Amino acid sequence: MGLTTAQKIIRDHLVSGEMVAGQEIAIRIDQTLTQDSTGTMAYLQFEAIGIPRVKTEISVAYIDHNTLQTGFENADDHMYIQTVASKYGIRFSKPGNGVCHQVHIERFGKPGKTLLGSDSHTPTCGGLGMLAIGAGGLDVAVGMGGGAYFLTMPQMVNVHLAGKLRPWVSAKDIILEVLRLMTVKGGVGKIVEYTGPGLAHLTVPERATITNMGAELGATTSIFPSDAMTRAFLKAQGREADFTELGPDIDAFYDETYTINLDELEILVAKPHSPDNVAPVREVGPIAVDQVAIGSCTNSSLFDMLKVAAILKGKCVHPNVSLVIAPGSKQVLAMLAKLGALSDMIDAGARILESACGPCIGMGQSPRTNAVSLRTINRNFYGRSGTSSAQVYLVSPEVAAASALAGVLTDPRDLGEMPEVNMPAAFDINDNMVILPAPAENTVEVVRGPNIKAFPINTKTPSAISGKTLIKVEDNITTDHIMPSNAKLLPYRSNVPYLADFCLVPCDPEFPARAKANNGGFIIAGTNYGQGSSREHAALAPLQLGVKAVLAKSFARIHMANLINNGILPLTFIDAADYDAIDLLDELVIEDAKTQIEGLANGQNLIVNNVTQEKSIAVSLPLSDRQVQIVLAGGLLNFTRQEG
Ligand code: MIC
Ligand code: SF4
Repeated sequence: MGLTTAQKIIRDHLVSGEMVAGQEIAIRIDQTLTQDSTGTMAYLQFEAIGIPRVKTEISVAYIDHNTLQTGFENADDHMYIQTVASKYGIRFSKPGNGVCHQVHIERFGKPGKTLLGSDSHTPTCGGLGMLAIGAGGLDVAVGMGGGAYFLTMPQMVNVHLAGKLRPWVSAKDIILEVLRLMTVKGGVGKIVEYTGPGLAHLTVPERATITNMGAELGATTSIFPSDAMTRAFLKAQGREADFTELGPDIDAFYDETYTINLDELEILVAKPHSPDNVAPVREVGPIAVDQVAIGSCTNSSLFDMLKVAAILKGKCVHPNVSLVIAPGSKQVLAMLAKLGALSDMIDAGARILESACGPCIGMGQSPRTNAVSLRTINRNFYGRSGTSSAQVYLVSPEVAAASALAGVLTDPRDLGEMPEVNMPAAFDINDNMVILPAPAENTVEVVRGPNIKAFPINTKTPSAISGKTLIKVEDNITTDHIMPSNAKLLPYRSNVPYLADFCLVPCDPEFPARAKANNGGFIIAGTNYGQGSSREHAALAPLQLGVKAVLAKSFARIHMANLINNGILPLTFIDAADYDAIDLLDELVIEDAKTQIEGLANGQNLIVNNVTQEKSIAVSLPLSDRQVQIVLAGGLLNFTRQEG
């Protein structure tokens, strides 16, 4: 049987395991990326592992999330990352150079290679035919040190694109349609591959919009083949030598197939508060809009920005709308300026932001109370904009620009003919905001400001794990609930003790105090617990508060790995009805913890005794032998050190 594109890359990088869906495999990592909000932790962990130099082909440390700098904290972290990067052989992308995924695809991504990034949207580079996976900082630290990346071999999903997009319908509508079809948990344990005649018309930046937002499916990653479009993009970036052709075999097997006829695709919007709450713009109707934010790693390429500028040219933003635009990278911003498109945006009344994550992660531009905000970003989770009463809708750049002019949610077809956008034949290359590392033998001093605090490290599994139920939450709890991120909290990503006081506060403001008063305990959750970000802080803050296990109906992939990596047990109810049989402050015990955890590797269930209700609850956790050792050691860091 033939192989899919992803299977070919996995085969070429396989270090251990068999390519059988559901089994643990390990792959070699060619490239890594970090960004600053997860990066400080990843580099502190890299230092703790104690390897003198990164062993990857390319590792890049980006600064793009924490660029508000309202106090010394962000700048302290930037300096720490810059010096640690220089010392250990990592390129450093300065603040202002752009959003990590946009810059990485422009300047570093390579078809056929593997990329591990401490950010859930790392699959963006799947648009180039890379196997690009998001992971927790500790996994990335191990990858930088030359260690393999362990994952469950995913199933393969084929999204067959037939036909050609009609005018005004765009790549964002394709991924919104995939989210409508598959939902935010439909991709867990799967890789989504795009095939079909529709690919011939999709450029790399358009493909990158789709693979980027594939993260919202919960998928391990998403990928396009590397073809003539890929070559054209790399050539325009002065990197044609990086091109290799790659695609699925004709008889490749996919576990699931969806077909989308691009000729019939509608212009779509994801309504609050979930990226899969999708409906046609025409159906939602002309709701009044307060804010429009264009940018983020999903939709901030030069192509997207030129389309927006062409729609705005010669017109004026509606008086009730604040339009903010963040071009994705320095390259995009500089070229917009050179081509005159930037002044078209400014003339129309747009507020231009620096090339960074900005509004996407609530770093500024929080909308007013009860506002309707249209955003070209990938997540509209509750409260993420920084204004909990805001209603955030996810749209394409075309819908965003048309609505900013009209003041109401607008189907851009109402504007008449789509303006023509001509892409320049070549991008302007100027990498002067990427600082190369010092040579191998160096005396670089790593600078640690007062914002950088020691992070919690778990201890070996005790003979019995016991504690109280500290909180009980519902389905689809995101990492934005578990460890909120906003302009006030992001500066403390290197200070876990401080952050712990905000853990799960959007669900229950009393949780941190209750956890402390009871010396830690258990979290009880519904399905898809931990969807969203790769932030390890969603495991580290509970660890700081003494959380020992999470009992849930199901977990999101990266969060589950982060819990295991920190020695916290992510246990799944065998019978979902057992969720109902646990109350707040019930006393739970896992007897004979070591033996029971070892049994998990043989497919045995684990028993949690609910002492208060006098009931035994069976839970599962499919662990490999290696993962058993990680959990027993109290996490991957202890395990890695122990292995030497
Ligand atoms: C996000 O989009 O939620 C983030 C902020 O980029 C996160 C990383 C983080 O929490 O620092 C992600 O997607 O992994
Ligand atoms: Fe940054 Fe938003 Fe992309 Fe996360 S999703 S990397 S916050 S732009």
